[in-house]
Amino acid sequence: MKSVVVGTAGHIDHGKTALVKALTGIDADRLEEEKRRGITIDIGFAHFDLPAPDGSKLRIGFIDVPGHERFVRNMLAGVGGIDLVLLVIAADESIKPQTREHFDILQLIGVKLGITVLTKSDAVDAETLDVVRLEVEEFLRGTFLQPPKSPIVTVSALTGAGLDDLKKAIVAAAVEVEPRDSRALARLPIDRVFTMKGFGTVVTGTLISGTIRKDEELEVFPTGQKVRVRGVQMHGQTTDVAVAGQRTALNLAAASTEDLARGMTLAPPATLAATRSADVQLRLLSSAPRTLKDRARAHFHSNTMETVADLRLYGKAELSPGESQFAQVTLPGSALLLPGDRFIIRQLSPVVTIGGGVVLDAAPIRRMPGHESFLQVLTSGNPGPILRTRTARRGYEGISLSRLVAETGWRTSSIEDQLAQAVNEKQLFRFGDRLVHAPAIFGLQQFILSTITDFKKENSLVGGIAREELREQVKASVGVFTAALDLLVRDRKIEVVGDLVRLPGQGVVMKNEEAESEKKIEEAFASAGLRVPALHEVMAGLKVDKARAQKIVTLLLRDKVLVKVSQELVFHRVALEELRRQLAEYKGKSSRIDVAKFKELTGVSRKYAIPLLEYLDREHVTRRVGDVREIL
Ligand SMILES: Nc1nc2c(ncn2[C@@H]2O[C@H](COP(=O)(O)OP(=O)(O)OP(=O)(O)O)[C@@H](O)[C@H]2O)c(=O)[nH]1
Ligand SMILES: [Mg+2]
Repeated sequence: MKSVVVGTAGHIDHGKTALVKALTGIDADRLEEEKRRGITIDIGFAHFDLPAPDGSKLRIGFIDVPGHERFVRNMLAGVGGIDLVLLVIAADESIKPQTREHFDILQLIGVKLGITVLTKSDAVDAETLDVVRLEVEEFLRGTFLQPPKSPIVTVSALTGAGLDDLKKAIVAAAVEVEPRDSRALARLPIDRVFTMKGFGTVVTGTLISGTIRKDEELEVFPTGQKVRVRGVQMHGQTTDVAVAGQRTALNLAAASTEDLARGMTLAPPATLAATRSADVQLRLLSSAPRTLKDRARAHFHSNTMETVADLRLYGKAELSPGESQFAQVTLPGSALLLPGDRFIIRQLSPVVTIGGGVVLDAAPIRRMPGHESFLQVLTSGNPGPILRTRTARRGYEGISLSRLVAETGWRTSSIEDQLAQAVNEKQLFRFGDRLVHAPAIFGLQQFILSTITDFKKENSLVGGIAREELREQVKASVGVFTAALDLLVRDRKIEVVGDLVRLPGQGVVMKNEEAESEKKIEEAFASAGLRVPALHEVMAGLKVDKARAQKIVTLLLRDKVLVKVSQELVFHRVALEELRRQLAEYKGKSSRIDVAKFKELTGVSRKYAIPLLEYLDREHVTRRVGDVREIL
């Protein structure tokens, strides 16, 4: 069964409530004060079923709104969820101020379907009716209610004349209503909160997207409270699930009426985020009494919520009546807004509707070059480009899927479907839960290359920058950084050796075997002290060939890890340092030393002692005086 929500609209006393009662038998004026004063104060509800042309049933839910100018804010709380409108104009009064204001609001919030109803036909003669009809046709020209696309139906709630035609027109329009997105995350803007005997706390609203099931947990926005759905009702009947587009009543556990209010929204827990600012497209009505200045304040209404907001115009000092502009709204407290949400702004004083528009981005980040074109893409409503541009604006930091869900209100699965192609075509990179726009990765690669180059300039003797240090300098997450490095390695723009990253050919390239051999040589000499092995013997015991072994030794000598004392003898740096220390200590006893004493001190044979003493002479540690050395 298709459910459609029909809203009334129009000036006070033009017969909206009487019309709803004539159609459904239900009096939508539920408040005692309404009955007493004979006017509608707050939104009221009614429903009936009509047979659709295909034989199925159409469930028509009505939201009846007040026409009084003082209650436009209540009208705004109801109008957000409607699929089609009955614009009610009394034949004996024709177009009046709230006919215009309600109609402006309907256009600003993007209502696409409706029927114009001339009521109280019994109260006027045929000529008057013709005149009013002409006036109304003129009024509707160029709008979504222009006939014949949208009919004007003449009725009398008193006599019942024209009601059957109206029902037919409602069916025809209801068939045109596009189903709301039940695949998007559920959102129920609350329009009423009350206690029901035997049930406890009940909230009602029009489910604008998704589905809500019995026993589900929901989050209250913006308070963050978690509540459980104890029961779901539609038009007084219990069901298991409410689907987008239906008037919905929820019986909530873990919530009292004080915790909840009109303007709050119910949505799945921990998926969306309330916001205090949003980038919007704002339009000032041509009928607005004056220009709207940058940084003006105004009443802000969206869904069932209302507050006072600051308006920042992007790149303009003021907006003239009839003009549109990108702008940012800032709210005094947070609220749940999502892209696509419509809003209305009303002047602070006197309070009249002056404009409205659509939320483009409820998670704005600092303004950057290209901000306008970013917003332009958002106005398209096209999911693929929207997801790409939302990813692109995050640079190489990228964006997580869960953030994309929060920013769009779309389910993870439908976002993944949309992104699959872009990932396939390498417009986006995906690292686990994170998406990065491909051009941002290329930007990161350039940053990495320049960082490596700068590092090399400052550290010419080091074989490369440590991987983690490089990552910290470019401030990239592990996945994104690894991907950028891999691409650079693949393109031979960089080399990664062990822990070091460098430009190709910079630093010393050591393969595994060579590194191992280098270690072996160093260890052989370090452990030998002064009684060193023959170099050719150490080299013979390596895995690498003689030429490569020779190269490694040359490098060790160059880096002064090993020191060549004679043609045959090589010592480790540490052993020679120890020798110098011993001599310095010996000097405390005697400033002279001969070969025999030197052999005794160091424990080496003559074969080593002579070349070592000659080396020490060369190093100006000792000086030969006849057969002895003077320690310097
Ligand atoms: N003669 C005649 N009177 C009507 C008709 N429809 C409504 N009325 C009368 O007009 C008055 C206002 O009707 P309502 O239905 O309360 O008007 P409304 O548009 O709901 O008014 P608000 O909700 O306060 O904006 C009532 O006294 C109705 O009896 C009609 O078709 N013919
Ligand atoms: Mg009424």
